[in-house]
Amino acid sequence: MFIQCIACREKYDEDEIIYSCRRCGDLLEVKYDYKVLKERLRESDWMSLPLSVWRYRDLMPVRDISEIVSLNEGGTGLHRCKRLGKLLGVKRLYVKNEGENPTGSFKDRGMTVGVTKAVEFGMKIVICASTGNTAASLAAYAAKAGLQCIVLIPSGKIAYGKLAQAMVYGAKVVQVRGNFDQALKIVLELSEKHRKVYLLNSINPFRIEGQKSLAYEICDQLNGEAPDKVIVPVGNAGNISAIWKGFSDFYQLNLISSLPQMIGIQAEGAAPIAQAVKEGINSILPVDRPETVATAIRIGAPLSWKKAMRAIRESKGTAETVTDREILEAQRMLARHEGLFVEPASASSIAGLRKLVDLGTVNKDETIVCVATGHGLKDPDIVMQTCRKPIEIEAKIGPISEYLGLSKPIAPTATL
Ligand code: AN7
Repeated sequence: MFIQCIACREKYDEDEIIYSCRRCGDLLEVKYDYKVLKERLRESDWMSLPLSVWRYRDLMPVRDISEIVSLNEGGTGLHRCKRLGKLLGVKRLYVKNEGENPTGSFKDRGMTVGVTKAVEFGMKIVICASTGNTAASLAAYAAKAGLQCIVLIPSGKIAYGKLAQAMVYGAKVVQVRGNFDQALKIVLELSEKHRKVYLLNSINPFRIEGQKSLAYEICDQLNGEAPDKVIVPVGNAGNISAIWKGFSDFYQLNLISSLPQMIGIQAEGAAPIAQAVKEGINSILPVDRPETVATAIRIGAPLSWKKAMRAIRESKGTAETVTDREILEAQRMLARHEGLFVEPASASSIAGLRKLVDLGTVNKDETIVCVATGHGLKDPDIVMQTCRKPIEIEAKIGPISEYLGLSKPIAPTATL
């Protein structure tokens, strides 16, 4: 195992604490010898372990499995969504519900590995910039490991559930007068300057290693097959890159026989990657003032855009934008028809699917997996703003029955 620059291919030792290439400044990734991995898997009992990030420990970059920092992450449901699928015109629709993770988002997959590395490296402080979920997750894992945690959040709206999590887990939270991209720049500088401060944004190549388990799980949940298309909300673009890496690993290891197309979805007001893909250009134009109701993906200059564009290109996938209105409609549809309550950013994958079916990019016979990245309770405010408040009625059965339409016998076809 070693670390390599995605652009100039410069190699670094796995024990180096490094976040970007010293030669050219580009992104880094962890590389393995697949022959070694195959051998490891052959001798391993991994298939008898429960579905979780650590079922795939043979494919994770940690030294000592007995020293991992874990809150039991991964093993999330891959829900067959028949009712929603029918409404959208897709026969086999699945939602990978990452809200089932310990702190309610997919970030936990990355943090269990990232914080394990922090401990391995003897770091005392972990840091990140975050639109909320990264902060909540890092704060929890830091608490579990007994490390100090610092998080920088952007000014303006941040989902309260996430902020509450970061605070109760004991992180030092700073709200920066600026957007996410500015906050990220500061934590990058702080981690370069202070060598005991370990950076755990998705530029950290080890974090992505944990997140690739999302793809492994999908393959195992589909009994050793990859879906046709995987639709992923994109903010900083770490997750779509990680998921593609996971599918690529499984393909190289002969654990699946085909690869899915990766489709990235961005909110219209924060969509530099989708714009570039749609225009067929090879670089992004950052958005200065990103704006969307999906605050988790309100990011104008995605750090991992190159990895994401590579994933989309290699998988012959695509990217699309959705409006705030489409996002909120999708959130409600998923809740009402499938019993899955996800946060707005997560619902963008469903909104994207709806749009792609209309455009003919997705056809009805394909197996589709939408990744729902975070739990709906992270941001209940947004739902309360759009739903009618409950009315108050005196504590008597008569008026309550009257209001509910239950005062007359219910006809067989009546529905509430
Ligand atoms: C629910 O917490 O960037 O494309 O700082 O919370 O890997 O950035 C959150 C991102 C999608 C986008 N869905 O993932 C943060 C942060 C949810 C998220 C994304 C985020 P990336």
